[in-house]
Amino acid sequence: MDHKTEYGTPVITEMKVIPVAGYDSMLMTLSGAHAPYFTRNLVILKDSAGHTGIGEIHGGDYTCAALESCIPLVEGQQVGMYRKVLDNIHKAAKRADEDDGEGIQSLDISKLKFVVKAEWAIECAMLDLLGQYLGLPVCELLGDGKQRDQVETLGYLFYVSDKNKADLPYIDESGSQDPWFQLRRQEMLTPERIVEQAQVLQEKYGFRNFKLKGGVLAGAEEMEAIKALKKAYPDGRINIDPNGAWSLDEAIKICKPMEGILTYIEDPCGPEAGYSSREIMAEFKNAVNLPVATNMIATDWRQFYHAAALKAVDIVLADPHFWGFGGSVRMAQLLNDWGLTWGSHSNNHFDITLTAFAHVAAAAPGTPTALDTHWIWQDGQNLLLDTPEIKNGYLEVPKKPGLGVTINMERVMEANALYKNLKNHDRDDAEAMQFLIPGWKFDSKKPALVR
Ligand code: GKR
Ligand code: MG
Repeated sequence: MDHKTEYGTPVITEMKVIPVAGYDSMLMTLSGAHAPYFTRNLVILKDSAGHTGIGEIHGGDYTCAALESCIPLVEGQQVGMYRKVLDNIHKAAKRADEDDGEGIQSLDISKLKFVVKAEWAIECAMLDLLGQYLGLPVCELLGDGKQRDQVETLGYLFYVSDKNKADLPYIDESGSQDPWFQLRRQEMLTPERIVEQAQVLQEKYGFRNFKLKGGVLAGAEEMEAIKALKKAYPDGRINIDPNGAWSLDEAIKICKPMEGILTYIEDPCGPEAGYSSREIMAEFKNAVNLPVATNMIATDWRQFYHAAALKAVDIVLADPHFWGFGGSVRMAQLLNDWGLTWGSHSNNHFDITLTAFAHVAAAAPGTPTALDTHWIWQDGQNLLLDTPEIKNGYLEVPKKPGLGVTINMERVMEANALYKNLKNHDRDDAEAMQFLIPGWKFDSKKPALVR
């Protein structure tokens, strides 16, 4: 008996992997300056019921090749068997020789590709198909089903360098009618300009929460921007994420006075003096009375076991691209039962990921922290005909079956053409940085502009 007759759900007739690229600003982080382009990989599935399922994940040749290698395990399989398909992929997967298991506890972005799991884009596309078959939105298929109709989202603030200092093809939006689109490509390196960034974002998307990407200027200087934000938004929830750039001593020194100002602190410190980031963060938590969030010290269940055992973290930003949709919601359930908090980390992404985040966060029980999203930096580069909107600081959760959105293949093929023209498909934050500081090299303990 073939599976189609036995189980009766549609069969996947085609899996396509389409790498794509989009435009970015010269955003600053500990790992350097974002390049003019970012890359992603899309999965597009067709099934025997005539539906199309879509998924998006991080870019780069490694993830693209991993997805392509999964095609024989996906095509011909039933949509309803998505768990078995993922299980088969896991069982067939081998750890890459270059993967030393370090993860991203030191923000080495060359290791991000080992933390991101390509198959979660397949999970996304299969859930999209299953939801369409059942006539239910994806969030109803996860955990205990939909918990909310809209998802609180934060305004992800970045220091931005002057793109004219780099001989690289950054996009220019000075002619845009949209005040945010105009602003997002300009230099913003002072507390005043960070507050202006927040104000323009607040006007466009209605955010009540903000996170500043730190690890760029000296820690004490970045705290001045946080104080300025708190002054401008006394009721706002303000956070900072230096990606582990500060030593334990410095982190305690600059964070202690911020009790009552910061809502949480994300990855303030990393591994040092032979201690892992989990041990160092636990010591930080003993010294400073602030909730601590992470997307660096707990990126899989084994790391999470140690982080939880050490009480090193209060808020796990369990990105579905690291943990899977099922895994991310499982984490949300566990954290809620333990009195801890769930949220999601993000990297640059298109609106397919935005939609996926909306469904996962809609299924997270309890009171998740406002969701991270880089989408505001990409808004306008839509790959969907019906991109979910962020209004009054909330991201809408599509109500239609599956992901509830429709892919715009014309835009996808344009983004694929852009990708094909790039000389490099992997993220490299050092190249642009070297225009600002000649010979610049990544150092996980030194803010990018402190050399
Ligand atoms: O986009 O440069 C960036 C971020 O710094 C990203 O790489 C981080 O992974 O935002 C992320 C984080 O929360 O650590
Ligand atoms: Mg982070």
